[in-house]
Amino acid sequence: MTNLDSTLQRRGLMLVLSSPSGAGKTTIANRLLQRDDNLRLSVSVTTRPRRPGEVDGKDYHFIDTAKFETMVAAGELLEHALVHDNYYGTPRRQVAEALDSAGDMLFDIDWQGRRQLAEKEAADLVSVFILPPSAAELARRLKSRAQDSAQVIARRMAKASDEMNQYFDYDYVIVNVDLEHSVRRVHAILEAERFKRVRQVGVRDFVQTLQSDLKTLR
Ligand SMILES: Nc1nc2c(ncn2[C@@H]2O[C@H](COP(=O)(O)OP(=O)(O)OP(=O)(O)O)[C@@H](O)[C@H]2O)c(=O)[nH]1
Ligand SMILES: [Mg+2]
Repeated sequence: MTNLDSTLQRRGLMLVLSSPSGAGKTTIANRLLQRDDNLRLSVSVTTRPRRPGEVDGKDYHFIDTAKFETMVAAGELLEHALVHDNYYGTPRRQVAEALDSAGDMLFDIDWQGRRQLAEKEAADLVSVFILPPSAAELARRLKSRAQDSAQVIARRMAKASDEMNQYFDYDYVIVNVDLEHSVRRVHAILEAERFKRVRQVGVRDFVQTLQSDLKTLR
């Protein structure tokens, strides 16, 4: 929907969405991808089993631990982490390709992933932390995920409280009271960040062209 036929050449950015488990980050991420043509999801690799409804290659690349370890050893992952007993990682290649072609990348990754990206790619990084509106709502969302076992849900609730501390390292914080509002807010952040002067690498040439064209008109 967004028209990004900008006159200025621009470098792509990396938009990281993180949250405690169950705050609604993945839903926001998917809505955002529908809304914005120039935003692509960084599809992670994971050793977690595929859930019903998930598509291999679209939601995640589902791989086994041996393959994951091979990718880590070969340096194919930009970042990787152990989250809730499973391994997750961001393949390096798709990210580099997108940024060079002015495409923006969306990362649904945890705080450990953001930290590693910040160490390597700070200038391209924009990070948003999503919080649930209340403890009761967070508990309700985690329980309504019938796909997970009761044991898994209990563990995630215990962890959510710890994970909330990580908000401090993020650029933006959004309390997800209303899904549509939250999507709009993240999108507003994305749009504004695209116009940062440092990202618009073509601005210098553009101004010079304007100036020389003006001379011919004088
Ligand atoms: N560091 C890192 N974290 C990832 C990556 N991919 C996914 N994650 C995170 O791993 C956590 C678990 O994700 P999933 O297994 O899809 O489970 P989920 O039900 O979506 O869990 P929550 O989003 O935490 O509620 C989430 O916090 C994801 O953001 C990755 O490549 N790297
Ligand atoms: Mg999720």
